[in-house]
Amino acid sequence: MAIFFMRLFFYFFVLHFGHGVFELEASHHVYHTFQNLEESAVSATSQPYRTGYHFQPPKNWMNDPNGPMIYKGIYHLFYQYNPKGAVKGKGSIVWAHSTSRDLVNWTPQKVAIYPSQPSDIDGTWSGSATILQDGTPALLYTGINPLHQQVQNLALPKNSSDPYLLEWVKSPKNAVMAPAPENQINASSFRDPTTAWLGVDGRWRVIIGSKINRKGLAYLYRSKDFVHWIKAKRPLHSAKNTGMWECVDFFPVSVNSPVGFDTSTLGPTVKHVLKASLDDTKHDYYTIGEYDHAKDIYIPDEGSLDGDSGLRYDYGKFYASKTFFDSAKNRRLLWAWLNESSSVSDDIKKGWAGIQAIPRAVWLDKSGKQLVQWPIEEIEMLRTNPVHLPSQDLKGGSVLEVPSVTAAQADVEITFKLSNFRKAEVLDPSWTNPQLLCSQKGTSVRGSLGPFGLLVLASKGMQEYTSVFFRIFKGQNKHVVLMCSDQSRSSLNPDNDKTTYGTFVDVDPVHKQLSLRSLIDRSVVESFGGQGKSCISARVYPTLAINKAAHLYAFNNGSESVTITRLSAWSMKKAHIN
Ligand code: DQQ
Repeated sequence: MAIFFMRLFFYFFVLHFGHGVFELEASHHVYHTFQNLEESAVSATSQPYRTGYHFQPPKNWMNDPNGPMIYKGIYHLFYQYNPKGAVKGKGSIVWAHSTSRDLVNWTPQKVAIYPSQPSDIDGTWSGSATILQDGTPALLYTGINPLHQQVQNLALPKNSSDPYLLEWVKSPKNAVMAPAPENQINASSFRDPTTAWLGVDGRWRVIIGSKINRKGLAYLYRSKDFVHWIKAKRPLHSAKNTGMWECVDFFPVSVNSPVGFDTSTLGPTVKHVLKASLDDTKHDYYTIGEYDHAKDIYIPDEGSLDGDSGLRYDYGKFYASKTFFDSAKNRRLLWAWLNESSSVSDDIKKGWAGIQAIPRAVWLDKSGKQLVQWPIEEIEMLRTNPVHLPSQDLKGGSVLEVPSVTAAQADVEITFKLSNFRKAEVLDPSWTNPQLLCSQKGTSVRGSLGPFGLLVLASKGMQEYTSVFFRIFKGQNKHVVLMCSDQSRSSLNPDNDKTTYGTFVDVDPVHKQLSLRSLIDRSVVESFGGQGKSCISARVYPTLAINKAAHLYAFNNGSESVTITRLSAWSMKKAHIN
């Protein structure tokens, strides 16, 4: 096994660098052409940026994950899909549908929900699935009516004994929730119903994102039969100056274990998480807090901040996410849309846009102050040709190639140990914005303890690379770990968004080793720092570092040595997706 040190690393960087009655749906004549999505699939081999194991349709535009659930042992993912092309076409957006037994390999099904009624004729937007008391799954989704108002609709399976849930029937009572003069809801900001939860009073609750001027909020509705919904006087929660809340999500987490809970679970070992996708900044932020079910309000814990300064699932490109409770494995799983960073004209050329992140298990950290996320264990079934490098020191200014992996499609885990903190750079108290700090102190800016980490999707001559790394600073009374994903050199194509992303990681590097895992898949790099405490996803489009010409390296561009205590990498097989 060849281990390749390049002491000229620095040189490279410097130089290159209860359901009522339901009507039968009209036949699917309008959208039947989308029923055999795979027939018109674009050839993946001629497309270096099509992913090998991330969920995406064969062609066209995809955005939000919708209504994820497990039903009779089958996982379902619906998603916002434009059957007409690779750009977002709001009026034509439908709920496409795929099913899976393992969350890794997916079979396309026919479009589940598409515009067909006055209450959704101008678009079938995002929503969620709820498993009702009798086991029937119900979908609540936003429809756009001919007045361009956002209203909420209900659909139920035509045949609930079908585990594949191929046919959906819309409620004749649609819209089941709508803006009206008496409720003063802003008709262009009222969308994306959550999975509902059942209160101790036997009534269902659901929240819907909205805004009043600059205040973001989650309207609460209650229902006895899932058909007739009454708006509560108070929203579940609101926050000043956060703008429109899209795709809100609200769910319980356990205070003492990583197990997931059904959405209706209450009790002394339960905290709640409220997530909102901020339309203004395209960030998914969340708070952790208490759900007062008697008052039907949610109060974030002290220190759990609302808005963009709060916690995010992911500090890169990751939006419109949604969780569901996987009752087969007692875990809560998180899906999210990873948009492109390429130009619209490049998207049209490649014929598709949008992928889903690898589903992540999500649970409350022991501190109770943040969530932890980890890629579903099932994804490891795609690992092949393991490469394990022995523990070794990585001197300042050196790189180490990870040999024998298909670096364009890989899973890599690396752990660092640091022993000498004396020379750690002092953290200036004004450096409160980690993303800014990462862009000012990128890969090529030498520090003392860092940058060290991984160079992924790198070309042999380092003309292109995406770099995921840590830097350690001396804070006022503890050491501070910064995690960055630097895309500035990811592609020679000038048309891509190459924003550098960053976040702080709540790990004490003096007492704990620092781990990083990256899932690399052709045009996506999903990175998990501190065993899932901080996540950053990036979309990148190398022109040289593609297919077999992609390389993977560990690097240290600090002046101090770091020890790699573990480096394991796997080539990833292609999943069967759609
Ligand atoms: N996308 C949907 C909306 C949602 C937005 C429309 C979030 O329902 O608010 O495709 O990406």
